[in-house]
Amino acid sequence: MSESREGGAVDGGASFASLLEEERRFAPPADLAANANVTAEAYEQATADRLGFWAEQARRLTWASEPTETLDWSNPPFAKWFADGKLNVAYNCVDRHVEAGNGDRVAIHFEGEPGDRRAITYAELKDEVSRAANALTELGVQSGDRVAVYLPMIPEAVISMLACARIGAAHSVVFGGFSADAIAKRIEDADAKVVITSDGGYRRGKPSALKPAVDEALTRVSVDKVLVVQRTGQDVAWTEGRDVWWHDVVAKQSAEHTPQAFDAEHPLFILYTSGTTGKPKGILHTSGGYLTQASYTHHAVFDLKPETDVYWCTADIGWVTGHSYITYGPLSNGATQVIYEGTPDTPHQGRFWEIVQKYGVTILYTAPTAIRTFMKWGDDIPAKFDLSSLRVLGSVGEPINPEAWVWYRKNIGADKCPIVDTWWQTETGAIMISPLPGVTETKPGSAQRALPGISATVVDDEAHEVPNGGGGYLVLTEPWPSMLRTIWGDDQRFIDTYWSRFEGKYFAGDGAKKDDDGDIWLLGRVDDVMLVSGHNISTTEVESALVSHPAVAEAAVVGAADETTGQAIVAFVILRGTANADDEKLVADLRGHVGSVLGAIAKPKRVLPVAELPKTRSGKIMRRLLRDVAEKRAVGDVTTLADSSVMDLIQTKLPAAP
Ligand code: 6R9
Repeated sequence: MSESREGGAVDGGASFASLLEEERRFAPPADLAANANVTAEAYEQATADRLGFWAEQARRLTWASEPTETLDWSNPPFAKWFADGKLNVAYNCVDRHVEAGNGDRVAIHFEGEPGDRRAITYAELKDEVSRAANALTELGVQSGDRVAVYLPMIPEAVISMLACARIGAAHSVVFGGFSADAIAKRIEDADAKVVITSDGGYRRGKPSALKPAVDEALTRVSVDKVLVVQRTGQDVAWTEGRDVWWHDVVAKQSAEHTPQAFDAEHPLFILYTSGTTGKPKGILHTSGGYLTQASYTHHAVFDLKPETDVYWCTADIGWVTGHSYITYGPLSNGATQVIYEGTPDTPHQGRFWEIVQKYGVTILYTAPTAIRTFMKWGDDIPAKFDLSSLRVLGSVGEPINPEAWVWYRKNIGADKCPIVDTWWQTETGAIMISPLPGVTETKPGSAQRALPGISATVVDDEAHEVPNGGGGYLVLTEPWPSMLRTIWGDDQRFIDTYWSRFEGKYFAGDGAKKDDDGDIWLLGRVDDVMLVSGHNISTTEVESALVSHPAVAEAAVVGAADETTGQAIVAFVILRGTANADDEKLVADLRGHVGSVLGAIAKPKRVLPVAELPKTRSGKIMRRLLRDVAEKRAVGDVTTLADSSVMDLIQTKLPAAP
């Protein structure tokens, strides 16, 4: 979630210069292509009949009442998909797999940070979700209500989401670790009736408390009940009459619960994204269309074979990636997946690879920020583990630098696994632009092509589609099943934010270019684009040029006000293991390197080695804060930072300006 990224209005400006050239190409492995879930034919089929294509994908789901309508776009931008259909989302994610004879299949291999393990089969998951649904009903939650979820990465997070879905209550998951203030705002905006939380969770080798933040939030807003999972056993404050333990209330319930069918457009969840100003936007997703696209994209993009694959998405459940590619996509497809509670460096920097080896993970979905961190830690760490089970690798959250992409393929994917670089947003609900692992010849750093049934392009300031080789703004030109339906309680803001910049098109807020083949390259948020001597320069391209230098592990660039050039490029870099941050020659080399890769115009004016970069909980770099530093302003709102001490670290390490 954005709590995960910044977003907002754009002022326009000239189209992007396309600076980066990337010539490397990787064909899909022959055996994967021969057995792929989805082939090139899907593009043709969807182009010939887009709505027919989605109607067919909706049949992946089990409907209590089959839809006869596909899309109602009579009142744009308010879409209705499969509106006369009825279904229960939790039934689709759990019960139907048990009914099909797969109750003994493991749904979740849970690995706690301290090393505790728990395998939950689909039959067990059905019982757990049913008990939790009965418990929520007993606590007074009804269809149409909202429930806030503030949990660590433990199975109860998924169980809680499914229990809400099962009774028709919308969940609003708040990142574990967000402040009391953030929780209070979200409870208030959605008018949540119940909060599900835990005493704490394990992070970096110790218990980290969660309930105190909920308690503090509830001094400002009120809910009827707080349902508390015991995870760490740490002491908690208790409000009698309001707080109840999960092990008291849920455990005693019957494992029988009859799922009721809800309209396809019944609200499924609200997930908040921050935006640069004002109050967070509650992105509303509904049931039938959302689940159709989450399910189809998970099947198509990851080539999931539920009988044999072991899938692992490393996202947090508080990010949309956790919603669509831990809970709804994989479980609707009957996948066996790994859920890991903790951080990648606890108790050692090989923890992820140890998990891949231990569970025989075949499909891994993670973020560029993690990949760059692994690069920084060194090739020797993954090399110690057996990663030969892997067959598909995914990336999400930010543009992936070509060098990080190539590192991922080589060091994690044995130089054979296809990488799917998946572009999408909280608002899009599911993957929109991505290679298909059995079809696409991949290009490091490009998400490449809209999925079958999705219409995306790049336009200039005047909303004209740019030719191949051109750059501008990414737009979505046709409605899609998992699109956000509105901003909770604020239809006008929904229209203004996404549908007003370009008439009749969805404005994603990302810069993009098309290469000579028409493939799409994402260039970062348009608010971050730099304007240097009249040229729009993408942060992504300059960062990728820096990361292609052997001394650099990670880079963040911003445009800082400059008297002569309008804006000047300031680069913050994290160096790889042995490089020395005080080496003036290295700094000069890095400037020269960017100049030679991208041209003189893109040469940073200043390069500042730092130990850390400010990131959101989903790993996105918060360039806005770096801009404050570069322009020597007081640093702005840091409430969505994963680690708020990072900004102090950057400022104290900062050399005096020249
Ligand atoms: C899923 C998610 C959405 C924003 C999006 C864009 C960036 C995500 C990307 C990517 C380039 C990719 N983004 N995936 N940029 N390539 N593969 O991240 O949702 O947290 O709402 O953020 O993330 O800027 O607009 P969300």
